[in-house]
Amino acid sequence: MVDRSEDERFMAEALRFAHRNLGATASNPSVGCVIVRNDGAGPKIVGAAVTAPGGRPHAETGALAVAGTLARGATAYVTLEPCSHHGKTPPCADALIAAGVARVVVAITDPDERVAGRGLEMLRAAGIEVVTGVLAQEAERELEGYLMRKRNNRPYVTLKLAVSADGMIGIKGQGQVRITGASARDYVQRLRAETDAILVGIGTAIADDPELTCRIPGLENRSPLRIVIDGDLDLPVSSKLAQTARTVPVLVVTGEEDGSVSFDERRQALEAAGVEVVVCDPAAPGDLLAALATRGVSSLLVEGGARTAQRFLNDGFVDRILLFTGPAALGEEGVPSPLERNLIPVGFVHRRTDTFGDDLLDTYEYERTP
Ligand code: AOF
Ligand code: ZN
Repeated sequence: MVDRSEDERFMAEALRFAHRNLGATASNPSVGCVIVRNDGAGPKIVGAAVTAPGGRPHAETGALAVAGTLARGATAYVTLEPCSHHGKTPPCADALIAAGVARVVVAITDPDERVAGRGLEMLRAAGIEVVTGVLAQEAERELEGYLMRKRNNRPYVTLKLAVSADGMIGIKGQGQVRITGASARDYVQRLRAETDAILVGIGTAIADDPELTCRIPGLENRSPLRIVIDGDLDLPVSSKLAQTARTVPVLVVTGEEDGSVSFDERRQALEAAGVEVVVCDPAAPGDLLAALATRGVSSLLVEGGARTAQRFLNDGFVDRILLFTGPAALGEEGVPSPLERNLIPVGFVHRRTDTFGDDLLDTYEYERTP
């Protein structure tokens, strides 16, 4: 009999593995798998893996490959129920059975309609001991994007705003204004690496000319899909976004084509630069979110500006708010933020405050009533 704390310890390790490829496996979830055997001298990890970038191979395949014959009689810890379907590779449940694993510990079941408990059934039918629900809450959190997409057909939405001490997000008519310091900005780049897509409104795209990529050394290839809400197709072809579209994809969301020559010309110019233009009501975040879910986007980071943030908030599509507050005031010419520390919409619960140099980061989560 294995005690619960040992199971939790190795599931925590599997969750750490899962976290490594968060934001890099769309449309697949990033799953962690750790294989442990105990030959009498205490438990020992003999194989571990995370879902590969792009979603294949799955975590179990990777971990079993490392363990080799040592998997026979071992325990596999997996953050999500092993799959039972024939996708691009055979089911992970079959791979675990074939490897002779004796026990499988799972955090949560897979809501994918092709799996949904069948993976666990296959394992049990093969005589494997199956335990579920170990660190389930932690796994729900780690897989929040995937679960949101499967359950509600939309990505998990995080709104990130950086606000000055006097509640402003920028200065009218000025480009990028420094509100937070270097360590907060580094942290935001890390978040970009962990998210499938990032979104800004055209106002921010023009005023800031941002790149919206992850530039952390070693994580440069982890930039998310970049999305601009741009009803009139005003994104300049000379913008950093359009200019880098061939390296990191850019999606421009625009309204109904108005049939004008200039609209068509702008569209063609953007497309020639490698930007993808999609027609979807820019004032209806719900339609866009459903379209993104269909493309396999499980997590979306909304980075502003004020109007875009307000639209997502008004329509009830924000799941988490990350509010950075910088120490300086911007004054009279500032653009007011839709949120401040003491001005958070009803329904959001404050989770924590972190410090980044002189900046504060407050995290709020929307608490849905079950
Ligand atoms: C696992 N282990 O590491 C992952 C799983 O498109 P496919 O064929 O790769 O299948 C995608 C589905 O596989 C996805 O919706 C989810 O059910 C499962 N992901 N399963 O056993 C893994 N990433
Ligand atoms: Zn699988």
